[in-house]
Amino acid sequence: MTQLRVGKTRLTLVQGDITIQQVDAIVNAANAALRGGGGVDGAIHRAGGPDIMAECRRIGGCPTGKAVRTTAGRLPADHVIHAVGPIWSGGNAGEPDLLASAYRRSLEVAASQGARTVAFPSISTGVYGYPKDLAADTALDTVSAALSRLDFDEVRFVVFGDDDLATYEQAMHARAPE
Ligand code: AR6
Repeated sequence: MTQLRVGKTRLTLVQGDITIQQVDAIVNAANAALRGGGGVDGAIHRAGGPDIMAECRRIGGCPTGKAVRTTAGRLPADHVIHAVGPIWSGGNAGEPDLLASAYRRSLEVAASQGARTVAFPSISTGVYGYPKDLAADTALDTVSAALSRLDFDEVRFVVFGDDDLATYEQAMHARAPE
């Protein structure tokens, strides 16, 4: 299962590098200081060039659960939406709400820029340690719910590892109509 339809929007799943996606906006799994780092954040800044970090410095930071927009520099996308997911610390510190909020705010910011297509990485599931299956459920449910009031042609989930692909395939299958 690599595609689901929610209203008029396609939810799609691809395995690969988010920096090469041909979409209007890509989402970064950033930190609250917007100072770059490893994982998908490092890949986006490396591929997109210094203009993205220059804008992050001007913005100064972004609280957990929120998202901010910068240019996408040299990337094929028009916008990078820097979303800050929670650091997993057992699940009783508001992590599910904060992760849902990071997805929701990213879509709101993307919509405010007129983006029709958005690509997400699996926020918080790398360095931040969020369990992959729980994160996939939250991502799919939050995005699906937001699509009742926000209009996109495609929301693409870009997963890196084989295990992430299997997790998302299962989560999408569970949400497919009979
Ligand atoms: N394209 C798509 N997904 C990727 C890519 C890529 N190029 N590279 C990694 N992933 P992480 P987090 C996957 O650690 O857990 C940074 O240092 C990766 O396999 O990038 O939210 C930031 O600055 C994993 O499934 O983000 C923050 O300090 C997913 O992206 C911190 O890490 C997210 O892993 C954020 O941690």
